[in-house]
Amino acid sequence: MKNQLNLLLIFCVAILFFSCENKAPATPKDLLKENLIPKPVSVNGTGSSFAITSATEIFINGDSEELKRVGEIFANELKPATGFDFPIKNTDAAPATGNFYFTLIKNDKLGNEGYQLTITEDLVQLEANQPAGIFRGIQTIKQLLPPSIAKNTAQSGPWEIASGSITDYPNYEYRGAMLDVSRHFFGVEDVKKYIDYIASYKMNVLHLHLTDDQGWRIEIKKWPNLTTMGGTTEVGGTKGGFFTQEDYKEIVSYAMERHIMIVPEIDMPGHTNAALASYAQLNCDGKARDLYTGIEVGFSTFCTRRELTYEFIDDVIRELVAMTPGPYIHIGGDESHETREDDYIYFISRVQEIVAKHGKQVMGWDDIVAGELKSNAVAQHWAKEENAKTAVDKNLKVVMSPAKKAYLDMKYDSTSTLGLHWAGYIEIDTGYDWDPANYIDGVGKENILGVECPLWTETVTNMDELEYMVFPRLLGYAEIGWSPDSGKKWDEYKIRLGKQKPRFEAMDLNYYASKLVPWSE
Ligand code: TNX
Repeated sequence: MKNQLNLLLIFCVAILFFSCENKAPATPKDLLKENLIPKPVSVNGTGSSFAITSATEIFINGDSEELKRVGEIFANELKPATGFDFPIKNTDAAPATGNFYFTLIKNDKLGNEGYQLTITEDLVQLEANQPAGIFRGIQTIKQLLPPSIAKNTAQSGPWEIASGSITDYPNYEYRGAMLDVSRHFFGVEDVKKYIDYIASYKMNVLHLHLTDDQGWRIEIKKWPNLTTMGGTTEVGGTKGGFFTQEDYKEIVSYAMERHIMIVPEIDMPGHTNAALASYAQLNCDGKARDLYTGIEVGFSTFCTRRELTYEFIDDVIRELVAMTPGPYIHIGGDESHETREDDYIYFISRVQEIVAKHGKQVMGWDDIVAGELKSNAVAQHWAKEENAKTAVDKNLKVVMSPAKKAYLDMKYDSTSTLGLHWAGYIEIDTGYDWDPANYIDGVGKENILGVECPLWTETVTNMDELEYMVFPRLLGYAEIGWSPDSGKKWDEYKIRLGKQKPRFEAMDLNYYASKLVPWSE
């Protein structure tokens, strides 16, 4: 009997020994000390850690293709730095120790994008109602790993994650960034990189400003000169470019896999010189305009009382809608100084009917509130507070992008060489320290769909310059959009931001090292 007991003991010890064989000993860590941006809703630490090893696999519960894709994207992001393969496997039950476990659940509190992350020494379990929530949670896991996870060559690790649990969900439904590809063109690879940047901070909208005076960037098959002619230039006279419809679809599906909606903008009736240069008949005087490479605004307009204009717009919107899974078509509408007011109002109504006919909702810069709008239209506040209030009076939802706070193209301070400053300087604290729901009297949280930070590119010509204007301000807007209202304090945020330095460096980012931030060494 005693021998039998001894044998049993040896057997158990052996099993324990072999089952631990693949696990590197993990150093205890404190989840509460991690510096996450955006800050999660709630965090609990349990004082140990999980370690990724070469044997770690990603287990997916259920056969959702979207969820599988999310797992693959995660695996592909972890591969370069770890050198590990991370096979994706289906399962119905919790896997063995040492693995990731992604599972879809039902939990009303988490909504469409929330997630519940539970990390023990044995398992990293991520639960959400939707694959989108799993994707957002993965961004948290990446930030819990050492900064060197962001490198694209093999690093030594160890790849440890502090144990504990995080419950997290967004404050606003719309958390966007805008990229102006008209003033300077940015190609498919650049846009994908930008999508990766915004995805890392749990944003869910990329608004693409596709047309302006200086360039038309989206192929419209029925009106080919828009791009073959109107797409050739950009600010400063350098060569422009455009997205073929295939390019554009590639961007849309890349974004969709990352649970990011593309909001395409065709800015009109002003900001249309590139179209007016491509087709003479769009001008009231029937004369084609010259291509434009300066940075003035407000000098161009479509011919608003001519039927052909609306036939043209119908073609453009139809082709665009065919490539747009999201609900919004952004019709611009800003700074139409050359359009008479009654013509402007008439134009907005006509275009709105076209957008509705093709099954989409209008989004526009806050200037559009001058028109008669359907109740599902969204006004993007950028300049005039009265316009945001009018939007609320008309019962419309507002996206908050006040230029003084949220414009990524504003200079940081008087020494910035890139950027404009018509709306002021936006240092990191100015960009972070405002509350969209307490910004304009009468425009409260219930009126606000979300927040967006636009990057206009009059002065931004390449990815290096883009990064400099975007980092680190982008993280602040991401936090404003995602994190709970309570607990947003610049003095606390700046410390978390400073801790991002090694991560920015691992990402090889050209960021603005503001003196206001205590960058970690
Ligand atoms: C105003 S914001 C504009 C853009 C410029 C931007 C530069 C808005 C709706 N219109 O056309 O690019 O300022 O900051």
